[in-house]
Amino acid sequence: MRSAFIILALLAASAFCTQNVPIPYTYDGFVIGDPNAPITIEAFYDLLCPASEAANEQINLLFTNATFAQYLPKIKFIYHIFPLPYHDYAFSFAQLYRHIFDNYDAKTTFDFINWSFDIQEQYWNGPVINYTRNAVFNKLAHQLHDFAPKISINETLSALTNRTYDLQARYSWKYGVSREVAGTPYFFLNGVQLDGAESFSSSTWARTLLPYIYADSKAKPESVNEFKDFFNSAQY
Ligand SMILES: *[C@@H]1O[C@H](CO)[C@@H](O)[C@H](O)[C@H]1NC(C)=O
Ligand SMILES: *[C@@H]1O[C@H](CO)[C@@H](O)[C@H](O)[C@H]1NC(C)=O
Ligand SMILES: *[C@@H]1O[C@H](CO)[C@@H](O)[C@H](O)[C@H]1NC(C)=O
Ligand SMILES: *[C@@H]1O[C@H](CO)[C@@H](O)[C@H](O)[C@H]1NC(C)=O
Ligand SMILES: CC(=O)N[C@H]1CO[C@H](CO)[C@@H](O)[C@@H]1O
Repeated sequence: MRSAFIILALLAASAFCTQNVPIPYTYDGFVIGDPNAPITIEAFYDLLCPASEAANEQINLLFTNATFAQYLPKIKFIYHIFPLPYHDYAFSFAQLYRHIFDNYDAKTTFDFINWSFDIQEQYWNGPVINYTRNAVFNKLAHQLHDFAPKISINETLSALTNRTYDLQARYSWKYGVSREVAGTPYFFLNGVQLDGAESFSSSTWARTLLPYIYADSKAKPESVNEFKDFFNSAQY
């Protein structure tokens, strides 16, 4: 009886110490656009997923559409990397992505995502089935160095086995699970899953977003950015 009580007490204590979905230091993901923009689009992509690649092509078309350009200041777009377990090297790409995200500028991170989509078919399960894991990592390290010479071969090889990036990539994946992402791509508009968006063309994206963009300019109250505008305190 007493030992049962101790075990229960220990379980209760560990429940306080562990957090199934670790809280990241800042909101998960890679943001493009104005961080204060009123409209938020979130994409959950697996870098080795052909449907993610196809959907992102449409997003690229939307963001390079000259007629739509006037609305871009209203939008921020967040990439979340969500590797699927049945794509053998998806997690390795997610881990390498995290290394790039942590150590390089936004343009390099953006280019890495785009490049991964461009070369993904070489790393699908079938094409690399007869390669060892080390051989696949070597191929990836050389290929990335050819694309971005500032990223050395050794650096990629060590990033692919570095515990820090491994954990960060897991935390992003766990975050996706906490949003009930069950495949890729998944899109969220202002925090709510956008049904069907995985197969939107760029013009469907434009048509879908415009009512939200127009509504914002009427509905949103003036924002006040400083805490001191609300709280009187000696520290100000
Ligand atoms: C893998 O090896 C098997 C057995 O040698 C061969 O039949 C198959 O074609 C190879 N697959 C690829 C993608 O190279
Ligand atoms: C890369 O690693 C190899 C083996 O560990 C080492 O011999 C080589 O000097 C390293 N190259 C660079 C540029 O760091
Ligand atoms: C892994 O990456 C972290 C963060 O960049 C770095 O501090 C650490 O030294 C790396 N570990 C190894 C074994 O290279
Ligand atoms: C480009 O943007 C305009 C304006 O929102 C939209 O009407 C049009 O469908 C878009 N075209 C494509 C190909 O995205
Ligand atoms: C796969 C993919 O999205 N590729 C794009 C990478 O960027 C170039 C230039 O911006 C586009 O033309 C590709 O479609």
